[in-house]
Amino acid sequence: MTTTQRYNVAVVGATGAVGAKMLETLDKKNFPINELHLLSSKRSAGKELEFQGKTYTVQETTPESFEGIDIALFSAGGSVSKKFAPEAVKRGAVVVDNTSAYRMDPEVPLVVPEVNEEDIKTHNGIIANPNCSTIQMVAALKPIQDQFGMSRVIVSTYQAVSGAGNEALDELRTQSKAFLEGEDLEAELLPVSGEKHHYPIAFNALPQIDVFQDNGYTFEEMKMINETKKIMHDDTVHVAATCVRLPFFTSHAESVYVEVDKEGVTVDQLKTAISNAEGIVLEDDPENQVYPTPLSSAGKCDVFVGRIRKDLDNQKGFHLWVVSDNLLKGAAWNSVQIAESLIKNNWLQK
Ligand code: NAP
Ligand code: 3JM
Repeated sequence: MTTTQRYNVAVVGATGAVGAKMLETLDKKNFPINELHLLSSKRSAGKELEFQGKTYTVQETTPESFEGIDIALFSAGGSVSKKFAPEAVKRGAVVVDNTSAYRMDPEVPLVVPEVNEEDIKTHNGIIANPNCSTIQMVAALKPIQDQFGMSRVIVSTYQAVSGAGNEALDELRTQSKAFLEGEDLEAELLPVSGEKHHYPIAFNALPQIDVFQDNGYTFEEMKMINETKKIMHDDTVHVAATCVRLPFFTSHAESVYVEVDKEGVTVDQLKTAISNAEGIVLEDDPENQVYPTPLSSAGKCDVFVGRIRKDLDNQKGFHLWVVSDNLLKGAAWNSVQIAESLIKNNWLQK
């Protein structure tokens, strides 16, 4: 982005899978940084990371880390955000939080800039970045909601292992090698660290992301359901989700069924609405086998949509295939976009 003023930025969780993409995105988007502070836990304190040709030493996160910081990008887990985001705000920073800690707090805007950028201006120091699976889905649904209305959404996800962090990526690598060499697979982390049972992810599919809730849905599924209603400002839309982890590294894919309000909507109308939307790329040409895949979308900031077709029984029902890089639009890029919007619109002051 181009602006004359420059800002002191802290990245909390800089050594993580999301943190690495945060640095890559700040660089690629030419974010106006004055000072950059890279923060982690005690474990990685002292580690050196490169940014724009300069070496930075990672520091342990403490309340004092946020003295003089203008913008703090948090992605170090919910408990870290709960502990340190208020400390950052107390010291005058605006926090963009990538965890589920504050997403459903009525005082905290939950934002995908293509959908509800204006909500940012109501912030009291914290803006929440939605769950990765929610972000790409609501970005694709927004033009449909705007032009045709929307009453029901049913989604099944096909989620990459990078969404579970660096250790989960290591587990996939180790298990894949063991499987191909005919050895036994050891599962210690997935589906959820700290759970009673662990299952191999290599050459498998795990229908559990995050912990189960009393209603039989997982927390990841409930994040998609509740966050969609909040971001799209629609408490009445019916949403159901099934979230599944698959053994690839990057990008989440989703099969989304949506029922519109308007009668007589055609596939071509839906395609036009989606292809005109900002941040969305239509890749939909079945005759030539054109559709997005996790590999084709990895490393890109957009949300890709294909396989748009009408339900065969419900005239108001449509099926879509939505794919996006979970660490970029699903995490780092959406956060940096929120930070850019704070600057561009002069919304940094509470
Ligand atoms: P990761 O690869 O495991 O990295 C975790 C990061 O958090 C590391 O930098 C780690 O530092 C830091 N950390 C851990 N405990 C800390 C503490 N007590 N104080 C300060 N820093 C601490 O995980 P990840 O995939 O990057 O995800 C990090 C978080 O981002 C997740 O827990 C989640 O809340 C959020 N996330 C959000 C989305 C989204 O959908 N928007 C997607 C993925 C993740 P060390 O190197 O010192 O361990
Ligand atoms: C993605 O608090 C934690 O242990 C982090 C769990 C987590 C989350 C979360 O709930 O913040 C891991 C991966 C997310 C997310 O974005 O919802």
